[in-house]
Amino acid sequence: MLRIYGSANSRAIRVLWMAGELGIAYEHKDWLPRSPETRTPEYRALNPNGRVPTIDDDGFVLSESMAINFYLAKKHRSALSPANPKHEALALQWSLWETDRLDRQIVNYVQHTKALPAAERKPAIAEAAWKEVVPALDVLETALTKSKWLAGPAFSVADLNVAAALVRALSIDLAKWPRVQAWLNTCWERPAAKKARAMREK
Ligand SMILES: N[C@@H](CCC(=O)N[C@@H](CS)C(=O)NCC(=O)O)C(=O)O
Repeated sequence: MLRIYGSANSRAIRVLWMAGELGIAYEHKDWLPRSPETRTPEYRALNPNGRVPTIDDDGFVLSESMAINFYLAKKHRSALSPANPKHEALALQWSLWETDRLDRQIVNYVQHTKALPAAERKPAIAEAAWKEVVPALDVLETALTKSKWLAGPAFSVADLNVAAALVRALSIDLAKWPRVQAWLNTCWERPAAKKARAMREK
């Protein structure tokens, strides 16, 4: 059986959302980042980075949330895995782009403006992060002006990966990026997304 390591309060939310889309059964190791469970030699053997998420799919061990979602969607022959090689490449492009341009930046921005206790927030980190978030959201806005979805004619692993990574953006004002706002809301309105988000908020 598939085992998913990582709390919904981590990047594992992306994988939990995907598992929900696919309707597959899984065992959930609901472990927070840096929790003692992730510091054991047993877990390090699965993921030498000591990070979450990781999956163990009947002995096939994989880390990196974006890669996990590509694997699961393809393995389960989901429509979320683009059959057209060009759309598949676009899905990879957007997933890699997000990891490079927005992943840590959006986390840093939200952590240091609202998520962390006020005494721990560092305005300089928030400011530096925002300087990178703005041009990245501009790029996404332009792409979503040309196409409703990121990789082909329908919602796919590309939209899931990028929208899931932007979970932190749900709490910030996106009025300057109306297409991003609308697309993000549509993605997060999906039943599997709502379920994954509820796991985060429980
Ligand atoms: N690129 C990785 C990032 C994984 C990652 O950074 N996970 C964080 C939680 S969201 C973590 O486990 N951090 C623990 C640590 O830094 O030791 C992915 O997308 O899976």
